Amino acid sequence: MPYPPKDAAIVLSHIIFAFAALLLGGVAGLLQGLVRGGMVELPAGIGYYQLLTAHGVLMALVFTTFFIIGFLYSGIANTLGGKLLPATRRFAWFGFVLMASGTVLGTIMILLNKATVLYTFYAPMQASVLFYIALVLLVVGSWSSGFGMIYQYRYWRRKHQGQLSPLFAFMSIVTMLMWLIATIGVAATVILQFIPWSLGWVDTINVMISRTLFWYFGHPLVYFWLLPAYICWYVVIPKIIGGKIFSDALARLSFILLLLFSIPVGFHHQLMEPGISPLWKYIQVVLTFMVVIPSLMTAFSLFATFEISGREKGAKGLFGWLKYLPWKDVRFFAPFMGMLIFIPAGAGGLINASHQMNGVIHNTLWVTGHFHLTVATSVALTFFGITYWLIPVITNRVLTPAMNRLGIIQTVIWLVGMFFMSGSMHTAGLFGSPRRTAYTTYNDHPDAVLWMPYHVAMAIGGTILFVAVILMVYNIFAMMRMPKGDTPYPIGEVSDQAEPTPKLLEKWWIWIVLVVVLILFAYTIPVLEMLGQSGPGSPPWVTW
Ligand code: HAS
Repeated sequence: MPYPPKDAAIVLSHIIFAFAALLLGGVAGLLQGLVRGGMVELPAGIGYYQLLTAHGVLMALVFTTFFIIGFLYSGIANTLGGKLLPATRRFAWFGFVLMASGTVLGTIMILLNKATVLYTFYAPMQASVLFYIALVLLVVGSWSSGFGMIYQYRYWRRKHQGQLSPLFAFMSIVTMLMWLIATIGVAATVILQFIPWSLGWVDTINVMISRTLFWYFGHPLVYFWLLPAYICWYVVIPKIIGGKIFSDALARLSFILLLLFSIPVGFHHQLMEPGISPLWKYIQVVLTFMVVIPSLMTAFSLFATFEISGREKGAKGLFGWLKYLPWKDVRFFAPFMGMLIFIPAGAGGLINASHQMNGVIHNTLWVTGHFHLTVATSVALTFFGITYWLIPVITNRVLTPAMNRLGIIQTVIWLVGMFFMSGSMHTAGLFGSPRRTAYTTYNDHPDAVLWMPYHVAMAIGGTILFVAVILMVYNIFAMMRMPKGDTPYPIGEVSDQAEPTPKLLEKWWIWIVLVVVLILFAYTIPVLEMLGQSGPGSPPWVTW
């Protein structure tokens, strides 16, 4: 059956916008890698930190958000009635236009060197007010998209009283709910603090409050990237490997736990900052270890899916099932490599979250290495894997063997590039090399000289990754020229042996109340303390 053209336009616009951001962000990444490795010098008029801001904003905020919204809309349409409702489409387009306008405005401000504040836009560095307005447009646009999905979901539930919603839709709603609650933090700091301050209505900004509100949002932001990848791992991958979803209840529970525990943990990004009492840092670190549990449940569930499916096909021995996985299918290979890398990537996260070890790695290249494994490998490779079937589905085409091969080559190039880049980042970080620093040898200090070969390896890795970005963008356009045909949307079925799913998991009000309670518990006293002790605040700084 042809994919509804109006829905295809929505999904495709988001995906193409996402990959345009990936390409631009990739150019910035390539250049900054070469600069940091001491291999090129930038022409006058372009600064290292300007590139770093463009790279972070376009990759971490724009590529991810557009891709995620496009992907979730595709699954919502598919599982909740076969097409988007007219009102949902209006929400989606309105969101798209706002987000796209915000992206264009924000990128222009960065290119004009009026917003070289990096993607975390930490106060007291001050960008042009237009940069903050661009952020508002991006966030409000994403809210509209979230409301659209919730609208369609509620409509479906009204028409299917007493039925459990499809797993994909349930997981999309958790993802967007988490996003809506988390972005309240960033909206609050931008609207109440940064905009009045950058317009000169107030002279100073409370730095601690702004950073705290940022990380209230910043940590769930990383789960906003991860959850759609988990949707693919839980719901799509079983179908692609010819297996079944191990347990619907376990999958839903892990998402609910992620919703509960991903927000009240922002202090683990601020462990080295003054002004937050050790008790509250400790409490949020405990909650951080709680949010690891659903990821361990996910690992267990995936192993179970792989093993059961392999054994049903005749696998013998402890690891015989590995042979039965479709290694030559890019739709499996790319996300699987993402899963595999998530094992060391997640272990790195546990190191970061341990207070004493955080003292060793904080603000070093180790952290940059960590997030290039998590978001730029586990998540990005999964998104690439999704793209290799999603574009054929929505353009009514079939993936050719040649394109499948190109996809596998592109994945391997990405992995090789990331091995060099992230591996060197981790190592140089342990030797103390700081993150977010342009090329310098600190007057040939012996420590800094020791870092240099790793910086060169990072640049080599970054160049290899750029080749993979180019190939990915080429593949997207090449996919649009593949032969016409019917590609079904891959949605897995739940194993017959799975226990029934408790209806409680879909009683949203319980989970929303619990989220609010946890947030209030983790943040009320420390925020009151910050307000109580806050000094005069900081005037703006333009350091570039
Ligand atoms: Fe993180 C910093 C702690 C996960 C992203 N993180 C960052 C930053 C980013 C980021 C962007 O506690 C930098 C922000 C900045 O600019 O300053 N992180 C954690 C912890 C986890 C974690 C505890 N991070 C992520 C994910 C990200 C991400 C996911 C993006 C998508 N992170 C930190 C901390 C910092 C931090 C501190 C601050 C550092 C500092 O000082 O600045 C956990 O969620 C990780 C749990 C994951 C696991 C792995 C489960 C494995 C699975 C795969 C199974 C594989 C299979 C296949 C089945 C426990 C699910 C295998 C098959 C075979 C055949 C073997």
